[in-house]
Amino acid sequence: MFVRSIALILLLFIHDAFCHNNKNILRGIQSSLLSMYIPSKPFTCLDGTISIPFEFVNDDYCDCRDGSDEPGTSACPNGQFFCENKGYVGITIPSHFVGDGVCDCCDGSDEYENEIICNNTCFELAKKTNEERERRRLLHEQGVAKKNEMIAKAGSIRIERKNRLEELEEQLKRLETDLNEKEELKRQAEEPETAHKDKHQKAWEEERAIRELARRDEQMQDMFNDLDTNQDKLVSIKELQVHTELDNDKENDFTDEEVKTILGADSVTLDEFNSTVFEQISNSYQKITQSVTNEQVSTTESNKATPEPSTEEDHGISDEEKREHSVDDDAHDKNDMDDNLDDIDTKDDIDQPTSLDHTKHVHDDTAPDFDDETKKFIQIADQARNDFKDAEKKVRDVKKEIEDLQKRAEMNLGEHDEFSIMYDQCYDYEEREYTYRVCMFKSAVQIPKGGGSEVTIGYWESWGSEPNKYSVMKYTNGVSCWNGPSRSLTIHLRCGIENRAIDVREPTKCEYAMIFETPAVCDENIGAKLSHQDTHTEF
Ligand SMILES: *[C@@H]1O[C@H](CO)[C@@H](O)[C@H](O)[C@H]1NC(C)=O
Ligand SMILES: *[C@@H]1O[C@H](CO)[C@@H](O)[C@H](O)[C@H]1NC(C)=O
Ligand SMILES: [Ca+2]
Ligand SMILES: [Ca+2]
Ligand SMILES: [Ca+2]
Ligand SMILES: [Ca+2]
Repeated sequence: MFVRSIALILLLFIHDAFCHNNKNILRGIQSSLLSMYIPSKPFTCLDGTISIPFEFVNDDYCDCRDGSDEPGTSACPNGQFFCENKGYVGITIPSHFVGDGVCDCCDGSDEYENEIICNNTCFELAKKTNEERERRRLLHEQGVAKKNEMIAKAGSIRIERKNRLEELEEQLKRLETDLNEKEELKRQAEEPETAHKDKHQKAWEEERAIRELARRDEQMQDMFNDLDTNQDKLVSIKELQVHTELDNDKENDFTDEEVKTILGADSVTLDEFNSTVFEQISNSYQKITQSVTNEQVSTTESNKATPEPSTEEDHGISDEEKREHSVDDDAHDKNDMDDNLDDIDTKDDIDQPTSLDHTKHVHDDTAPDFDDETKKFIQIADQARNDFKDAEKKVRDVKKEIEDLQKRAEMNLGEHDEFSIMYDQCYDYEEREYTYRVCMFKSAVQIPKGGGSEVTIGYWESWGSEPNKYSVMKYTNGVSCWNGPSRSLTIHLRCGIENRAIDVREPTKCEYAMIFETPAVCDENIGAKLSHQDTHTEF
């Protein structure tokens, strides 16, 4: 009995000493590999290459190519040191961190033979981790309660939508019938309107053609009389020759030959002038007015602020006048409203030499008002058109609402429709320079705070990819960056009690990233997940 007791004590002592010894030698070995390090046997490097006496393990000299004989020293450049980190989580570090003066393991085991005494922080770390876990568990628990409310609301939204859709379909049927009626009424009202307007227009065109002819005749006769200076009812070569403006070939004088080419004979009668000469010269012809005085010239000149040389006064002014009148003509054709005003303004000009005196008649070319009967039909047709337009708008509005509701119904708003209430909602994130506004499932914009136009940084594209599909939202195809791709936004969703954006960054140019908190991504199974999780995984 006594002997046995002694033996037991001795055994315990030896065991203790042996273990202590082992603890040094077996430093830095991962628990799963401990069975490979047996002090009574030679050690075989873990890559199987060579066997060495066990004393070579952790002797601060690298023997194995894979570094497996020196897990507890920094002798092998590729060695792995395992810290047990009791109370927390064991980790493997590169063995050159061993004894480098920096505490890498929370249990301080990497600095075992250094002057630095590493405090054991494993307990503290574990405590913090547990607190963090607890905080997260609580957050998710509260979030899930909110999320369930959101899911319940999604249910009532669905029912409301279904009812509204039925209502709208009914309404649409009625409105479309009404629209068809209104269209028929419009057609009926427009028939007599068109007929009356056409009649009126045709009458006006006829009258205008007659007036046009009379005007031409008047001009033609005026011109003939002007040219026929000796009033023998003939225009001769000499009479036309003074109009050098008609000379197409300015190289030489206005020769007899050239004049004759225009007249087609030595002289022409009014009829001949009418049929062969007038059209040729009417555009270039300038009436010669004897009464032009220097005073009148200078007035005209100063009005125009484009002084001509004093020689060739007549010529210069006439050109000027002609140009001005043709410009005036254009203006009048375009804008009849100004006619009266212009008549007053240009009164002086009437006395000035002009190529074609008829310019003042052009002002009468406004189509006359419709007669009262036509006006009545137009009024009726206008009313019918307005009624039709109103009916059209009503149909369009209802169709749009139906379309919107259907679009929303087809939208993937989460596994349990938990994102449903966020549809149509916009959320802002205020930054120093910009406000970022994301309108869920639609688009996101960047609004400069100092004024200036907002920039779309993306349109709703899709959810993220499995397995955490609903934790990411993608908005793409925003306004293109200068010389770059189009802008895009990725929203990373995180469990939170409220729906809110909490950060926006631009990690790569034109690719924005937002962190958004929402109960919709809170996890009902978080408790179970957290206890199975590696403490080092952050999320
Ligand atoms: C260990 O903790 C003490 C006080 O608790 C502190 O003064 C000391 O600097 C710490 N040592 C290291 C290596 O962090
Ligand atoms: C001039 O010719 C047109 C046809 O081109 C004719 O209608 C008009 O009556 C003529 N005028 C005179 C005064 O002969
Ligand atoms: Ca060694
Ligand atoms: Ca270290
Ligand atoms: Ca004559
Ligand atoms: Ca000539």
